[in-house]
Amino acid sequence: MSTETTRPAGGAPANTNRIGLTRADYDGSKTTLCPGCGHNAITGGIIQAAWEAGLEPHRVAKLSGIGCSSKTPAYFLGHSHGFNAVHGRMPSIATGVHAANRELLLIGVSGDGDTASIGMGQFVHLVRRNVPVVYIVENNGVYGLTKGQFSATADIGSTQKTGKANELMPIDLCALAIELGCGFVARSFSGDQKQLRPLLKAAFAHRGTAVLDVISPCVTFADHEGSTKSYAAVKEHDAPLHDIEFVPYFEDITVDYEPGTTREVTMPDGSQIYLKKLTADYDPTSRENALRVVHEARRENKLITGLLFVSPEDPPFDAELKLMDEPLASLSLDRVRPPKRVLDEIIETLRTGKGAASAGGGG
Ligand SMILES: Cc1ncc(C[n+]2csc(CCOP(=O)(O)OP(=O)(O)O)c2C)c(N)n1
Ligand code: SF4
Repeated sequence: MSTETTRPAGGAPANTNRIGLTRADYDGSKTTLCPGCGHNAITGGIIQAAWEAGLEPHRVAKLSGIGCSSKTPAYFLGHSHGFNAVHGRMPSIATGVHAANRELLLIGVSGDGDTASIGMGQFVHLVRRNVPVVYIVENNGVYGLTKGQFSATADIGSTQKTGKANELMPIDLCALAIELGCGFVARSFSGDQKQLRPLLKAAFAHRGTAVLDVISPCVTFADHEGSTKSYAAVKEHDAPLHDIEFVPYFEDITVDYEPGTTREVTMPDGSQIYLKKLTADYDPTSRENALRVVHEARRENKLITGLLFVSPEDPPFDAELKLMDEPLASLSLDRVRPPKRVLDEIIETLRTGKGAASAGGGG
């Protein structure tokens, strides 16, 4: 791709983004994870993508459950809000945060254990309700924090360090999310920042649940021969669907691709995703096609990565709930709580079966 920017010279210094922040302004505290853990690379990708996207740190809330992966929100966006929930319960917290304050961009980080086992019910209903959360699963096929037991995403035949093989069917979180009606589903690899970063930025621009399943090798418990989520196995089986570029709405950039070589997707804020064909053309707007490709990949022992499915216009949770524009969190108590008069009328209606309760609000 060649890009031409028509932005006038001058303005913000080269090492700052559109809101005048440096990349370091998006850092968090120092990681305590094992050196080489895939989760650290994803943290780096989130920091870089958030900086490039010019996210306002005070308008971001980071949410997670329990696990090595769920510790990572401490390591990025140190000036943002954050809540470390209990195991598998991040989706409930995210739903509450969103209902209380729709002005926050929610970044949820979970593990394959946190999501695909204890948190499965929560995950399913978050996706089904289309709660706007960038939901990142740092998927290593094991419970890293509790010493490497198989998770529900471990492939059949994949082995633990001890040699024990997994005999259970894996749960494919992307296939599940697509089936549940999720409007943004992507799969990537922690070692492929070139692919991961534009996917993250596109997910930030999505107005509904965006599921990113990122294969993230656990160097301590799942990086041996026999693990299908080791660095070597992922590199060998990775089959990217396309090269992906993301051009945010605020970049005045002309993209110059050969005609017919890309598929473009416009996000609700006007940003553009460009998907450049690799081998075969891929239509990311067809749910059926996406499911077929994921199933075929499993049969052929390939790890398909890229933007699997996107449907930017699906109504998000707040539209469906008809929430008012003003965040509930900033409403005064008298506007949130019905006055005594209204409660009395409701009770009277219930008691006598007569009379209509008046609309709430006011004193
Ligand atoms: C209710 C409850 N059950 C079990 C645990 C123990 N536990 C902590 S983290 C974890 C799994 C973590 O695996 P995953 O989400 O894949 O994250 P990783 O550590 O691999 O990044 C488990 C079972 C817990 N903390 N709380
Ligand atoms: S145990 Fe595994 S998942 Fe946890 S920090 Fe170490 S390498 Fe990462």
